[in-house]
Amino acid sequence: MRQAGRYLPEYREVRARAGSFLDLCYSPELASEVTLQPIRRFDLDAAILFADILIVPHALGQELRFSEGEGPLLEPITTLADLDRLDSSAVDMRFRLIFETVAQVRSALSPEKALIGFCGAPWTVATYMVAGRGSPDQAAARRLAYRDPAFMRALIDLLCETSITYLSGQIAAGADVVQVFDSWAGTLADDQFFEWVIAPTRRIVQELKRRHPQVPIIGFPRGAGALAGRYIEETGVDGISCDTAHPLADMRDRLAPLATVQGNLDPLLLAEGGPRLGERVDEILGALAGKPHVFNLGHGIVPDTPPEHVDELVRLVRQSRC
Ligand code: 1CP
Repeated sequence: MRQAGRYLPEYREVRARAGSFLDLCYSPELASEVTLQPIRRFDLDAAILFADILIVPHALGQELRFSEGEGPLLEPITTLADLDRLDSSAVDMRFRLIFETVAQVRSALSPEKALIGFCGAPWTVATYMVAGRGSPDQAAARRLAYRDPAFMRALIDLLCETSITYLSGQIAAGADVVQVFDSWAGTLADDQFFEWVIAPTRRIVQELKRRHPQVPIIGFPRGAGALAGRYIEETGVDGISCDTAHPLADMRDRLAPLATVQGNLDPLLLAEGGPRLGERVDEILGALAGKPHVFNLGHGIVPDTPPEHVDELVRLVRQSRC
């Protein structure tokens, strides 16, 4: 999950120095610095590359800016003609900057710490490309998938191919494991989930496994709920990140026999802290004791989280008797 960001004063300092958010992502020196910040401050086992899922559409030529308080804004792409007009001549050059960040982080990180590379899953990235921004229900992309499935197939195909190149390059540059973030998988009807979440993810996993059989792949189909088991079985991911709403008993009984489970502490409980935090850590670790489990949050750290709470969380996990 996201572990760098605005809740850390040292991130805000580098972010201000970088100018725009995209400048930060494309500066290997500054991006590796913010990737390493949480590792220096907390006793974590893994770093996650600092970049964004929207680097892929930007590298493909879609206009993108991150506006303060509004999140990402893109020039919407809704037709095959829009797709054809994309000028993707800078894609290799832009990806190379991200790969350079991976290489710099890997060489600065001690060998026992893992480096996680990532990309957005095709469906989730497509929701931003179509709507031009984030939305609570992803209605624009869901409607377009019904109205013009040929367009959606072309867009998803392009994202599959580009994501394979992108993740493969991150692995070649030193990523030990990669994660595919499908943050907006949870609003799809089940037939659409199979078509736009499972099938494209399977394609990415199969090709990465062919090229890099030793590198574990984690999927994060946020909101998959009852379809999480099918997601693991049909995509072939090695690990599944579970969102906060996913029941612990289901992670233990149904998912852990299929894959390593990650999750799923509520980021809002981490922001609040207090005695409930320690109780919940024990509940999660107790439920998943003896199972293949990576302790994690159910989603990214929220900006008003006091850094001391993250320190306390790591201490609680390390000390737990479960
Ligand atoms: O400087 C800032 O304030 C920008 C905030 C920010 C950060 C810190 C954005 C904008 N992206 C990121 C980095 C980021 N994004 C990482 C790097 C790792 C780390 O921070 O430790 C990762 C893994 C992501 C992934 C990402 N970006 C996802 C998938 C995971 C998730 O949280 O669901 C998504 C959906 C995005 C889109 C995005 N980028 C940024 C924002 C604010 C958003 C969400 C927009 C929305 O609300 O729809």
